[in-house]
Amino acid sequence: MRTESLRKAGETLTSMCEERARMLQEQFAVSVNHVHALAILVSTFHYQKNPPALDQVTFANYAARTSFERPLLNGVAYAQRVVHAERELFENQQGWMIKTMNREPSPVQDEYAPVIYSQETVSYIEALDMMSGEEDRENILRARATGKAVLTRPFRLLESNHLGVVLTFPVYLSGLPDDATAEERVKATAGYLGGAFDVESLVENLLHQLAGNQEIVVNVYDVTNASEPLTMYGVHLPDGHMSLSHVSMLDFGDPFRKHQMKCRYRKKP
Ligand code: WA2
Repeated sequence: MRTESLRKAGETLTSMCEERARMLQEQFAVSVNHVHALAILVSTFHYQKNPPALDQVTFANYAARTSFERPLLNGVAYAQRVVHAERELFENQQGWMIKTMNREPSPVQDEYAPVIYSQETVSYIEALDMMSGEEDRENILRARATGKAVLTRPFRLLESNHLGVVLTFPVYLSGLPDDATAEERVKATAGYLGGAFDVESLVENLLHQLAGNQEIVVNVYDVTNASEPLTMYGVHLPDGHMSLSHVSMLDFGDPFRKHQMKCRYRKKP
């Protein structure tokens, strides 16, 4: 009898965990797809038109009206690549100075990635050099060398200080062939379109909508380095805290990163 009820509890935990992992992965994927479309929008209307047919007001309006397409993102923004030789002209044209993530005027760098377009929900990153933050910088370098969507490790986001990850798509000057080398890609880079997944509050919100939420504890980990899992969501509990647990695989679309969901019962079944 005891083993039978344990077996049932295990089956229930498995199906609840698999359902949550599927839902999270699905909402993640639709959000990524829509950011991809926004990168193409910037490429089309900012770079394939002369003069550009896009400005901050138009971008912010379009981003706000399509935010329902990106349920797990707290906002999207576009950072332009500016090399040092172009900095003065760029700042004069914009009417503001490039700032670091600490909101100080940026010291001299080889190049910068100041945000020129932002959704109102993340307007605090406007004019900030996204290369001045370690996680954002790594994302920018990897996105432009590969031409693919990339994710950061989990870290505390600006302003909210919530745990999340940043998604980055590269935007290239037109005419780059699909089979371009990493070097060609870097040379043709125009900027970076991305956004922040506020995992702490938006995944909480997602899980709360599901039946049985009170019974189980959910954690999401970045397990890219298998021996050092990084908490992406939830309070880390040491192993062996509960008898039953289930691990569901997650695929967030960046082959460089590995993620998994771990579910447990809140009380011993
Ligand atoms: N967006 C929002 N909050 C953040 C953040 C970010 N990055 N980084 C830290 N907190 C414009 O990759 C280009 C967005 C970065 C894109």
